[in-house]
Amino acid sequence: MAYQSLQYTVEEQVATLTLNRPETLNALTDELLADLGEAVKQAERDRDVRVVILTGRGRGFCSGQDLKSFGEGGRDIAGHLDRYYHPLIRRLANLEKPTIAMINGVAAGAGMSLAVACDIRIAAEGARFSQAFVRIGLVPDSGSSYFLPRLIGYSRALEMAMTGMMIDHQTALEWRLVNRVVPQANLERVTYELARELASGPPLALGMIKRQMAYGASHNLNDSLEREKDFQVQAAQTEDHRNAVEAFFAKKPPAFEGR
Ligand code: T3D
Repeated sequence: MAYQSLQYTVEEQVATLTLNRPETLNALTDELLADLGEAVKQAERDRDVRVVILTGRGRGFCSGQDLKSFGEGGRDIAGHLDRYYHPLIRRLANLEKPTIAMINGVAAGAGMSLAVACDIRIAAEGARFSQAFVRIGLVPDSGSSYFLPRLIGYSRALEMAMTGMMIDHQTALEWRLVNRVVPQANLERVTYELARELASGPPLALGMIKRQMAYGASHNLNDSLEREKDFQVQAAQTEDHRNAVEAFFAKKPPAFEGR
């Protein structure tokens, strides 16, 4: 698949999707959104891909919707969200493979929405975050109103959304918006170490863990216990589980095949 505004690479079962419009801090055009949608689909279909990393080229992670598009009169925003953003965010969130946002720089507006829709966020020192929507008279979209309060709490999410305030990497870590902050020079190493660790894990169980946690975050205890039971029954029937128990007694590391 040839992409115009995105680089797609796969190495050691880790797909890296790099937004590639550095001159605009990777602002999202229709072309880039279409590329990103296709790339997530490709990573989803490719059985060799076990982990997906989303990052940006240059000094920005993603500056959100390309503001040039707002100059074009008569925009169908509902149609645009339905066509590009919503399928993309759903696909990322529902992808049964771990996703990591490798946040190399500023993440603003829908760029921040992309980061929070990923499972894990590793940020470089110097990364910044803004719910920039309000600064141009808009409201959060692309999943920010869903993911952000769950990550940092209602009050902080509301403050970010209402002010568009820019928070730095330290605040992002303190607020648990990101899992880790590392020096820029270590960003790739740390991210790929984690990605390889996840890629060597049991793919079917990892997919279920992702669904299970998402379910648990918005259901009550009884429903969550039932859901855990369903998933545990499925996990216990996998070859990966049987082999891992054998490997444990043989004092060998488990090799997970995704079966
Ligand atoms: O219909 C729909 O799709 C609705 C969906 C809406 C979703 C949204 O995402 S709305 C929010 C859109 N994003 C923004 O409002 C953020 C705009 N950008 C900024 O506020 C700042 O650029 C940043 C805070 C992100 C970074 O600031 P700074 O000082 O580090 O960089 P800069 O100088 O402002 O930007 C560098 C270049 O990127 C600059 O171009 P130039 O002057 O060097 O030619 C700037 O114009 C360009 N750029 C940055 N963000 C965007 C952009 N160009 C187009 N669209 C952008 N979003």
